[in-house]
Amino acid sequence: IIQVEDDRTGLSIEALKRGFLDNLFYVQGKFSGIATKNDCYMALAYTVRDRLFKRWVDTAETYTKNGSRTVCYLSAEFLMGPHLGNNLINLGIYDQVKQAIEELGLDFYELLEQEEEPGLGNGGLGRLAACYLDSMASLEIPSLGYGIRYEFGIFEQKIQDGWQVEITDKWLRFGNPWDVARPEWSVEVKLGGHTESYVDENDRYRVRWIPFQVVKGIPYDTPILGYKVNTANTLRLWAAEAPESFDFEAFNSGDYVKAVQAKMTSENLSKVLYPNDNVSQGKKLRLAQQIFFVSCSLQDMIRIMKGQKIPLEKFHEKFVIQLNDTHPSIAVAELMRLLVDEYGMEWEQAWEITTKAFAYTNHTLLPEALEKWPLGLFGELLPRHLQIIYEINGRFLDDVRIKFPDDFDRLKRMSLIDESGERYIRMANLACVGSFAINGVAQLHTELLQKDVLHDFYEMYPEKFNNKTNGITPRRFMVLSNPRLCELIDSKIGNTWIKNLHELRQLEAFAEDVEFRHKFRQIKQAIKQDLAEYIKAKNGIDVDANSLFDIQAKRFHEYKRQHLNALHIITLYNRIKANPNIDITPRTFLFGGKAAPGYYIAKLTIKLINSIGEVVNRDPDVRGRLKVVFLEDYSVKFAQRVYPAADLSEQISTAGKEASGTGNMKFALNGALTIGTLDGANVEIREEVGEENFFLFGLTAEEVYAKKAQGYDPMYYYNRDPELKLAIDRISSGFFSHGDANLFKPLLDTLLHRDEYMLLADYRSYIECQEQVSQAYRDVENWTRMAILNVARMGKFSSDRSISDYCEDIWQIQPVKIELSE
Ligand code: 26Q
Repeated sequence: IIQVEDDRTGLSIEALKRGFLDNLFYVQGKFSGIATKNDCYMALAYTVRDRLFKRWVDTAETYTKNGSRTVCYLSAEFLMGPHLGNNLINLGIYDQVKQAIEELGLDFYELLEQEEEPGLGNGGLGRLAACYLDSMASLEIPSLGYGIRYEFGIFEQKIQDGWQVEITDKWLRFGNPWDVARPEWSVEVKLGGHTESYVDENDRYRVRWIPFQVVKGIPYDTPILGYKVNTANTLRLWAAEAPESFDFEAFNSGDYVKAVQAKMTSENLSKVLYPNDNVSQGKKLRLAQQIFFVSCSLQDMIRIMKGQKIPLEKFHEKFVIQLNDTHPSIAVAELMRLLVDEYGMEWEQAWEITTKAFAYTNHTLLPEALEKWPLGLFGELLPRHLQIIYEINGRFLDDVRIKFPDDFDRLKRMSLIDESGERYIRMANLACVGSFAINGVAQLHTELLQKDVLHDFYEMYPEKFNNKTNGITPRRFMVLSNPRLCELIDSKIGNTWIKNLHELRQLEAFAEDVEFRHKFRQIKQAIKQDLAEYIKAKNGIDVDANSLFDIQAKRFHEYKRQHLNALHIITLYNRIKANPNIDITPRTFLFGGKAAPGYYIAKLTIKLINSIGEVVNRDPDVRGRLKVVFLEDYSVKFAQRVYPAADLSEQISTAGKEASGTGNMKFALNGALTIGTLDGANVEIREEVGEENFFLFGLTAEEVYAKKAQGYDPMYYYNRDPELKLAIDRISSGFFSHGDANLFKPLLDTLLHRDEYMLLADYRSYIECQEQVSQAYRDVENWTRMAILNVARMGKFSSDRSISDYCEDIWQIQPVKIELSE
């Protein structure tokens, strides 16, 4: 018999080509002659999607039949990045598809470039959620990601006259080939209104919530395929709509406009991602978004249990729910409400189930990022949840009193309600009380949580606390983004390191191999050359691919200290101006990242960097030895280009401020050396790669606290360090701002008079460390040796390791193998 491969599933070049042409015809309705690049991208996306569906359906069927225990990862953000390339890698058909597309006379990379990435997150926290989905699928862990299908994701950044300008991210403009709407599983979420008490038929006191508004949540499912396994899990994102029934009255009374307005209010809930990173804004719409996706998700879990005929009493056996920061922590109150009010369960049993179902990950030590909601606002939107929180709080404070008698200050600090001034609900406290596990995202971060931010909770529940150092997926951030380096690695140690990153250790031996070093260098060089060409085309700036590529790519925030980096650039520039013949190591300074639209100092820092670039890049005295480039609109897609091109990774946050960082891991895995403080996961990266392969500077977290306690005065450093003074005076003189001495004043004022993040205290140490970097870079062979050792020793930072640890220590969940049915 002749086996003919199906156009929907076949993996031969011929079947792929047929599938592509078929989708171009039937999905896009075009013939090749008039098909746009986007039509071709869509056809290709559908061709790949077709090949995922068998695995997706079989995975769902297996989980349903087995009633498998499932992790639900609740996150307000999933920063997925483009799906196409990643799915090709995980399906193992990248090369075949590339060939098929090329045989059709199309440019494969151009089609990959077409994809509008779903930018449904701000930065680290959202990207971590995406890496974890990849690892959970790759480790065959039954899991569901739950979040919001924002119509507008993180804004697109344009730079105009050196300033950031925000443009709406219309990522759904051309449709999304990766998700499937499931209107049949829609749910309703109540908002506002009031509560009433009543006595039920069994003489039990019950509460009924009469909402002001009801919103419908529609799930959109995206398959999340694991790497070279059959597992395809689901990312389920909720979109808000008005329920048809709710506006009947307005429609019938003839007030059509009012009815349509009500519809618009409902749809607002999933309209836009809040663009703040590491700051909480107490906005009602944000709280509405949180309850919206949390309630949809919990109701969905209950629906799944019903479908599998599992009694609700076993909720915590069927599901474990990981809270990605406090953003979904209203889930603690919502699950209580569902169990008690809607399903008539006794409070004690419901609480038992709830506290066995939730685990909470904290991602921040910054006080301004801890979520708290003004009590009035909270009660207006969630009157029933407010009552439930009072009840939880009353019982909880009784427990505290028993464990710590007569400690009134402790009660005030631990209460779920802050009553020190205007009253607030403290979401971190709710998450701690309602969860059986609490984790930080790097060793140092977890220690600081226990010592400081969550100290009272640590004393109350020491057994709940644990560390889970973050990780990154080597599939997207190596296999997909750095094929040249992967090819070299594979040629020496095979390709099983992709599933077991510890195997990269075998590369240690090759650090001493001259020929390997040479190839390693050639690859880095070629990638830098590519980026240089991109920069030339985009920014019109010539950068020298032989110069040291010194890159800081992350959200703009004062604690991340991009302005410390800027002070270093100015210092080098000043040295050149003082002595144009000075011998310096040529460097290209690259910056990428967005500032929250309302964060003025962060936006001013972007302007400062661009202003420095304008002067430095064209000053003939510099002779091209320094270049400063701002990379517009940093995104996951762009990040994949940037990490492989770096020589030096800037991880220079004030010690004790960056919970973990994950960009630090992506750079090092791609063979960049790190200049960094002892902050977040830098500490562990340095431990792994060896102190001799890491450029360390700056105060430790302890020293930062001690200095603050002593009464830190930035002027002390300004007055004593002439180079620092010169650098700052350059800015304040208007030298970088066409003579305008006021432009950067707000930035300089914070530095000279408060310097919350201690740039001035760390300046000298940073400059000296950068000098060591410059010297080290001149020793080409040794630099390469160090870079190879960094790659070889990054095994710990695979998100596979993180997820295995979550499975073992928190989730108590095992892999489920998926066999493909005939
Ligand atoms: C909260 C309330 C209202 C509006 C917005 C927010 C909000 C949104 C995003 C608060 C915080 C965030 C994002 C935080 C974040 O990305 N934190 C980072 O998490 C990474 C993953 O654990 C760590 O590596 C980083 O150190 C940490 O900064």
